[in-house]
Amino acid sequence: MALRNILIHPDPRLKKVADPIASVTDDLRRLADDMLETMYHAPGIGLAAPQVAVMDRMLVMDCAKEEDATPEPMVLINPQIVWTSEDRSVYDEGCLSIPDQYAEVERPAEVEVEWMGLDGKTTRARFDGLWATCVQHEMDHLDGKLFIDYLKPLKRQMITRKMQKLKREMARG
Ligand code: K2U
Ligand code: ZN
Repeated sequence: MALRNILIHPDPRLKKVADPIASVTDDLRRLADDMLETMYHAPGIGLAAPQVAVMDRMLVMDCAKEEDATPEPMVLINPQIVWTSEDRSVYDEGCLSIPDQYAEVERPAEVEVEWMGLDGKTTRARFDGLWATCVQHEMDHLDGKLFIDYLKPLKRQMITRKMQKLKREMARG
């Protein structure tokens, strides 16, 4: 198990479309473990492989973040949305690749997703509430899309400039 470095926006790798995964290997299992460890450490409730510079279509999430909730780690490989609700919901989203920036994003309130698990089996499940928001946020990462892409250009530019300043300061150490 190892913590992975989380890429910070702007970074070209966060805008790329990730590649489908052909088979579950030991390396992929190790990546999933590292992504879960990195996510819990952040802390976060989701993380997509491109955020740790791996251009594979895999995401992890655990939205059971209530203090006393038992962890419910999920690993989704090659996820596809197969149904979305008419209803939409708005959530004040953040992103581990865009630290300390939050903005309201509207998305379908419920989604049904089909994916392959680490056991190689195909699964389907319906997500609502925070799980629905999170899985859509993570699946956007697999297509090089960030939550700020849903904002007005001026707001997006403001956040991008703040991240560029943060990265300059981080580079100075
Ligand atoms: O993908 C990521 O960067 C992790 C995201 C996942 C997420 C964003 C918006 C809404 C739901 C999930 C977050 O940074 S995880 C941090 C967090 C924690 C609790 C509630 C919302 C976001
Ligand atoms: Zn994110």
